[in-house]
Amino acid sequence: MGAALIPIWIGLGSNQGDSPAHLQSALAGLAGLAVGRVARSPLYRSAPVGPQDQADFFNAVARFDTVLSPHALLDRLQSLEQARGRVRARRWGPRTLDLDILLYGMQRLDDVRLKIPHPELSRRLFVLRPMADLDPLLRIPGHGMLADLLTVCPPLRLDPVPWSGAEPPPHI
Ligand code: A4P
Ligand code: MG
Repeated sequence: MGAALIPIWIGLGSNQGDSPAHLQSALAGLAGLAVGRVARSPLYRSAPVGPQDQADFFNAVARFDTVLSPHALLDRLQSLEQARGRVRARRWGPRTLDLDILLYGMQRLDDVRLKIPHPELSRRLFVLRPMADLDPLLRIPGHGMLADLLTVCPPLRLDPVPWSGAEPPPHI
């Protein structure tokens, strides 16, 4: 019997450098962690949440199946962030690439390294909107239906933008 396949949701964000290129590269990296294909949401441009003295963000989400444990997955995501030149300066500050584990199947986790579902998920339109684009009927463990979260989420400037003329990475 093979290892169990866990459906994963990852939040992608960038507001430094060529953000769409960082996100495209991250999607190609995620394909290396996936069993089967990686589904990507539409791309959005969003007003920064947190410190306002920084550029707009580009945000998207990706969904795929993996056999990696939550902590092994986090290690691999942090390597992908490093590969795009991520420097950790201040919390919620500018970044070339941020990869957050939004959901790990229906599991809930809370330890020093990992909190799943991502603790800010229910308050972030730049996460909920693209998740709903991929699966409007999704249920979030501990929070209820995604569609209901969307109706009470604080408003945020969020505009769809093309994934540019860039070719989608392989496997997408
Ligand atoms: N960590 C705990 N749970 C998780 C999880 N579910 N996924 C820990 C990923 N990491 C998780 O993260 C700090 C530590 O969180 C990690 O080492 C891991 O052990 P970090 O990426 O180094 O730091 P950070 O991203 O600055 O902090 P944080 O709290 O993760 O920030 P967020 O929540 O990622 O928010 N506005 C817009 N419009 N769009 C954005 O994408 N992003 C942020 C960053 C702020 N404002 C934004 C956006
Ligand atoms: Mg983060």
